[in-house]
Amino acid sequence: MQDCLFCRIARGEIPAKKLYEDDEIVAFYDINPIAPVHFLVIPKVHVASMDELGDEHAAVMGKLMVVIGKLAREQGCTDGFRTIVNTGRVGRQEVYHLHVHVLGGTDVLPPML
Ligand code: DGP
Repeated sequence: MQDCLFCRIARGEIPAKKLYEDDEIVAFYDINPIAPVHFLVIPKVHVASMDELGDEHAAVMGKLMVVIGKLAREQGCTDGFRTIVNTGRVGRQEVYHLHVHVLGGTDVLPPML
């Protein structure tokens, strides 16, 4: 997707503070953090939302879940963290490139976003 914001971040066309990147996955800090640790993890392949996932995405999404745990621990979230995936209108998704929010670094996380 040429114009997708997160595709452009993945390609390095829009600056973002990346904390992880491999051939399939990118993680970067959220521009409007709502917790001391707040980053987003995305597959590089354009998938608009969790609603659009197909069997062909199973491998990358499995890998993405493993990466999340590693990154959260590296960020100091050794006593837990919260993951959120907003999906579609009802889920109040704002950016239509599938992303997992990872929140931590405090005992008083906001209940939702
Ligand atoms: P949502 O689609 O509602 O799950 O949230 C999208 C998140 O993406 C929101 O927390 C803010 C973040 N975001 C939006 N634009 C940018 C951007 O240009 N750079 C970064 N780093 N984050 C962004």
